[in-house]
Amino acid sequence: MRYEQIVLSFADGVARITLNRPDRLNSFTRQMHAEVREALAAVAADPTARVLVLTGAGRGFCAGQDLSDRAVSPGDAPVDLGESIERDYLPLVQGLRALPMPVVCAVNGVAAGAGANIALACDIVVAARSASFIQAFCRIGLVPDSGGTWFLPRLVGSARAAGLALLGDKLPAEQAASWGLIWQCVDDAELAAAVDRIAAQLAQASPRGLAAIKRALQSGAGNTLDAQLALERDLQRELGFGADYREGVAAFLEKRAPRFGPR
Ligand code: T3D
Repeated sequence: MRYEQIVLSFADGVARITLNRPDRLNSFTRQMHAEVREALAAVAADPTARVLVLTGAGRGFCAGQDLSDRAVSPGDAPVDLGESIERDYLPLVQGLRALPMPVVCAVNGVAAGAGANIALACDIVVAARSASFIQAFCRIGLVPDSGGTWFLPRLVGSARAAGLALLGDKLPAEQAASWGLIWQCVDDAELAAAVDRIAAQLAQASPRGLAAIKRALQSGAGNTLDAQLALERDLQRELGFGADYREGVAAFLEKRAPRFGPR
C-alpha cells in the first residue's frame, strides 16, 4: 500500500508509524484509519519488528476524528457514529493492544478526543512537556471513545477520570505524568532521544518475554487474583521452556549482554 496520510518505517528492530496530516493536527480520516490498519498488519507480519513507535508529525499528536469529515449542518442526514467506531476506532485500539510487541507512543503535541485515548491504548506513553491530553468529547456532546472510559479510571482513578471526561479541560503532559496517566514527560527537545532509548532497549529484550508481559498485564485488568496467578504460572512455564530464558540466564552468569532470538 502506498501511504499518503501516515509514514511507516522500519529500522534496527523498531517500526514507526507517524500520523502525517500536520495541518489538521493529524486528525483521523477514513483513509488514515485504513492506512494505519494496513500498517499495523504489516508491522505484525514483519518478524524483524520488535517494537512499534507511534507518533505524529508537526505540532500535534492527534486531534481525534477529523470533524470536517462530518456532515452535521442542519438538514444533513445524521452520521452514524456507531458505524464509524465499529469500522475504524474499535479495530484500531484492539489492533494496538493485540500486537505482540510493545507500542511506545511519542506524544509530540496535543492529543485530543480519540487521539488522547489512542495514546493511552499504547503500552508506554512518553510526552513532550508542551503536549497535552484533552478528552474533548464532552465539548461536542459525545462520550469518550477509543477506550477512554475504560483506560481513564484505571490509570488515574474515578475522581480524576470523571473530571477529565466531564470537563474536557486540557491536562498538561507534566500533570499527566504526575497523575500516572502516562509513563514520562520530557523536555520537547529530549522527546526523540528519550523514545529512541526506550525503543532500543525494548528491541534488545526477549520478544517472547515482552509479548507475555503485555498479555499478562492486559489480562490482569479483568482477572481475579487466582486467575491471574494461574496465567502467570502458564506463561512462566511456556517461557521457561524457551531459548530466550536459557540465553538470559547464561548471559547473566557469564556477565555479558544477552542475545535474544527473533520473535
Ligand atoms: O465522528 C466519529 O467517527 C466518532 C468518533 C469521534 C472520535 C473523536 O475524536 S471526537 C473528538 C474530535 N476532536 C475534537 O473535538 C478536537 C477538535 N480540536 C480542538 O479542540 C483543537 O484543535 C485542539 C484543542 C486539539 C488544538 O487547539 P489549537 O488551538 O492548538 O489548534 P487549532 O487552531 O484549533 O487547530 C489547528 C488546525 O487544525 C485548525 O485548522 P485551521 O484553522 O488552521 O485551518 C483546526 O481547525 C484543525 N483541527 C484541529 N482539530 C481538528 C481539526 N480539523 C478537523 N478535525 C479536528 N478534530
